[in-house]
Amino acid sequence: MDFLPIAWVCRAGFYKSTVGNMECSKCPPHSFSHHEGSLHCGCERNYFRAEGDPASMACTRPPSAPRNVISSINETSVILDWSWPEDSGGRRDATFNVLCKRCRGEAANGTSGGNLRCEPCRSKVHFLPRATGLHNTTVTVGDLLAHTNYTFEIEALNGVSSLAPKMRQYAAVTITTNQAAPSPVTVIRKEKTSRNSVSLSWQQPERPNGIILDYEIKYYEKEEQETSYTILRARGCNVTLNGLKPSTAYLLQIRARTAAGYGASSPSFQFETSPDSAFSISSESSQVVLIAISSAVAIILLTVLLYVLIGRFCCHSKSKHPDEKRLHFGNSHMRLPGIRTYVDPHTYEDPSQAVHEFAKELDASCIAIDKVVGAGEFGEVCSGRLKMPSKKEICVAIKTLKGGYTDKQRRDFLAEASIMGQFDHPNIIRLEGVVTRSKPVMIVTEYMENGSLDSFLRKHDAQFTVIQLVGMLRGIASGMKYLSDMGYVHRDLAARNILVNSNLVCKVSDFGLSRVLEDDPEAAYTTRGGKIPIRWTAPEAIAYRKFTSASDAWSYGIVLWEVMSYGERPYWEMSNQDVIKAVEEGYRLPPPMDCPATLYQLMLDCWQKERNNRPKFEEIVSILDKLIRNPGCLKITANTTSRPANLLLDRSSSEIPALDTLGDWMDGMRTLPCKEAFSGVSYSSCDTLAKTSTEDLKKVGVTIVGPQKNIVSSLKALDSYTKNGPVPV
Ligand code: L87
Repeated sequence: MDFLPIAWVCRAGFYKSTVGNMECSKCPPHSFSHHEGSLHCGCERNYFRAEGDPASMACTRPPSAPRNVISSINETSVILDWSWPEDSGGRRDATFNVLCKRCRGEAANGTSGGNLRCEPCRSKVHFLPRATGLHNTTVTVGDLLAHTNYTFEIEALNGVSSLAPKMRQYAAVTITTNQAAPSPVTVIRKEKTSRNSVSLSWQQPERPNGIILDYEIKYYEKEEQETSYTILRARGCNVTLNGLKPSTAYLLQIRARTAAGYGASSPSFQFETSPDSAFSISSESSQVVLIAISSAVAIILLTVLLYVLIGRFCCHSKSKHPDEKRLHFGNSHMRLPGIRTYVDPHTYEDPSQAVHEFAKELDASCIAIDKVVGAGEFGEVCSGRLKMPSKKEICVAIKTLKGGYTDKQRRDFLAEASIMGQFDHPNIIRLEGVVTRSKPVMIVTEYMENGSLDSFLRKHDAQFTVIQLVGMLRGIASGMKYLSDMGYVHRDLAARNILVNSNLVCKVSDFGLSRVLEDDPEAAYTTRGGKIPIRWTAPEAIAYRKFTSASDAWSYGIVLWEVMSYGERPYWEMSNQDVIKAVEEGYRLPPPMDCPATLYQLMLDCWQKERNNRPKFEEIVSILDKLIRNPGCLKITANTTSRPANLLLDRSSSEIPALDTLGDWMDGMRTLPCKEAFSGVSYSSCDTLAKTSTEDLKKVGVTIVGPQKNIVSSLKALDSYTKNGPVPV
């Protein structure tokens, strides 16, 4: 027995905390007593006794490090999870502290810090439930910065850790946060209010998580409860809302956008517009105002009623005219069997139904507007980006309908989308969708990097090869063939309505029904009241509105001329009246400088007075294809020394044979080898023709290249023509 009954003194390895006739106790684990009569046992090296630990308790040590740390990142927050330390140090009071460090250097998600330079995290970083004294093995860390490396050190502590600072052990995990949207705007201020407008400013979100590209401001009348709202975008932190109703409460929300997308919306901010002064004056005068307003409303209603009645009557009488009735449908007998026919959206009783049949409704939040690239009659044209869920972001063009529009304007605006949505062809601009459920109403199309063909060519005067130009023309003709097969008559085919992408692919654009009347600055009123782009329009369409695919072919000839002259204005500064008169009398535009004879012939063919003699788009495509495959046919230019430069050509003049078909003209020019190009025979002899001497060609009335782009002399010639009548050429 270890018991010493006589001395009452404990031997080594035993202790007795109080002096007296008591038993000695064995030193608890990890403690010892070297001397006899110890009142307590000391702890072994690296073992400790915390304050409050009873003498009978074993000495303990700090725990080992936590194990198996797992991080799961969600944008700018992370959940950390770990296992209990393998060695608790002999205690049961373990807690955990999480230390956050922001690190720069190599980013590697893992359990070691790697080659990183770190600093303590900002105080804004948020821990749930807290950062220190955690009793459980998990914590959520929020409000981190996006795209940032962090290292978390998770330390296990117990009651003796403070006694052994050098023995502390921790596990580390390094993470990189993801791209995150900005935090919400929280501070909005009203700067100025009037009856119809309000100016607001706000503070940048606390955590932008990137560079703020813009803010989206959504507002609506409080009464309407978000059934109809307006969306604006602002680059800075302020905006003025116009066109508001007086004395009306509005609710507004703002959200910021970065490359990561939109952040959450701000809480609703309420403001009221000032009262309408007309109603805040004395009741007597307000009565007068009321009477005045009601009479004005009555007059307007009456006018609208009259207008509708007259409109009905006109339409009714119009529809009796078979030509007029088919205006937009082209020659039905020309349409190819098996090809879907275009449906006029106006045949729908409810045109908004048509738009949703043919166009996809886009959520405005998927669209980011970058800049204004043009202006239309209805509003601006912008470039931007469209990001559909689980689709790649694409560049888009956006037509907007500016505020204050009538129901009819909205219908006409969206009719274009209903029409475009029916087409699917590489040379027709592709509709991505429409925004009709929020304001502004938008039409979204693919983006064409080089903009309109006319300005594009002007910018790159003489910079393309003829083959490149013919390639563009081929695309336009192919798009037009598709439209005519669909039974759609464009009516406003012009280089300004062709768009060019980064690969020089040309696409026909600008659809719609009232567009010819309203959207084209070139359109002029005819004597019959129609609004028509005179210089591009076939005589029968000007004279009696006979718009068909054949009149589109005339316009195509004008586009051909525009392209070959790098965006020159057809008939230069001649007045519309003079153009109509000259064309009616048989005059035609002269060949543009350096224009291949074959292409000029194609123009003249498109400008045949008899519309049935004009080439069909299918034929135009096939002619251009042959020219591309046999570039020798493009080497002879149409300029002749025997004619004054740039004067309108009188095609009835005896010096040029009366040309009714392309073949006749070729015969007239005695350029037989290329004639074959147009009759479908292979014509390898074109290159031979190209090698024919200049002298030989002069004999047949053809010169190769002659600088003669002299608008002044042509204007003089035209001037003298309009004063003195046709000049023999
Ligand atoms: O550079 C441009 N790229 N511009 C100037 C555009 C584009 C384009 O993709 N202008 C338009 N683009 N519009 C409107 C005028 C067309 C002659 C369109 C695309 C367009 C839209 C947005 C809707 C319906 C029809 C055309």
